[in-house]
Amino acid sequence: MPAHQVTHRVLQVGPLKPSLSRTLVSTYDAYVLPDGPERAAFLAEHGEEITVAVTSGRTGVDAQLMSALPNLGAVVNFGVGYDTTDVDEAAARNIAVSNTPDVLSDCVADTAIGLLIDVMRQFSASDRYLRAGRWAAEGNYPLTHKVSGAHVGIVGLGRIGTAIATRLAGFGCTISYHNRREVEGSPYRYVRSPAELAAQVDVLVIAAAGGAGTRHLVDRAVLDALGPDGYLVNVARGSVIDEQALVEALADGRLAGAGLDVFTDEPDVPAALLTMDNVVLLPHVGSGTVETRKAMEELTLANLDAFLQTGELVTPVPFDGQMTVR
Ligand code: 8YV
Repeated sequence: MPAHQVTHRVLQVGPLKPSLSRTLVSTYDAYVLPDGPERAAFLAEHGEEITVAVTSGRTGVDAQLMSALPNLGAVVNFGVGYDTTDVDEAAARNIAVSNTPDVLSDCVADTAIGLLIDVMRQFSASDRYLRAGRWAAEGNYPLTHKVSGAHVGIVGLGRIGTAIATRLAGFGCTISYHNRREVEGSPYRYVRSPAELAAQVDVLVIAAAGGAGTRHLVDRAVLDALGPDGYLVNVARGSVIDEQALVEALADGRLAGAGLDVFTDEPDVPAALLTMDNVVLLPHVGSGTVETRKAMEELTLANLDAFLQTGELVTPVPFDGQMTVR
């Protein structure tokens, strides 16, 4: 039966923006998937009714949950990253998946620039220095490093990577990139591997999608290629970087600093990072503005409405068997 003739039932999977969650319940009569011991009983009773799941990159829908929802037709994801949803399993089960691209590219790119400037100029660290009374007691803050004109390497020249590059052009930066495929017509120089790119640049910015295809793309060898004068910025997913290798490189002085918005095991952050002054740590706030989260909510609901009415999604993710760059 075509999806729009089906009797639909929406399921919220994992926590969502409160206003989105309220709308799902009040306007769409959605169920909320319980956690813990009640989950199995809920799925046994309602699993067959569910045709759409609304989730976020934080939670996603894995293969096990898909198998408990035999009539699931779509996973509507709040967020551009959908690495927590098993897209291969979804493709095999003919379940469509949508995300929220474009609307958050500006804010995530702004965050990358903020981290890059902060880690090179040490604004957060010098703010702590001032507040601790050290300016008066010890004198001027030590000199830092110049952002304008730096050579920046971007890993993942998708929508967000491109928005980062556009901003950096305004700082007179030289931009090179590594991507799964060379981007045709790009004004930036393509470099074949993350390690080669790291060896050439002052700052490496990670904007690649998460997931199995990019796990530990930035490993010890890449960090060593970046070297003791190099900086790392990550606004993508913690999984793209070997976090243990990153902590060791920073602790050994084999890397100048890092600006991180994402971590391997959020909200847990390696304790060693908390004591380092050459590291800027953000609690995954890349897209976290009132304006952008509103736009993400609207696009999430537009996908849900489209699926309920036509069986199609507005911004489906490509099923090419591999994660695309963000
Ligand atoms: C959100 C994100 O914080 O879009 C993404 O992939 O990482 C962020 O914009 C996240 O999706 C909210 O769950």
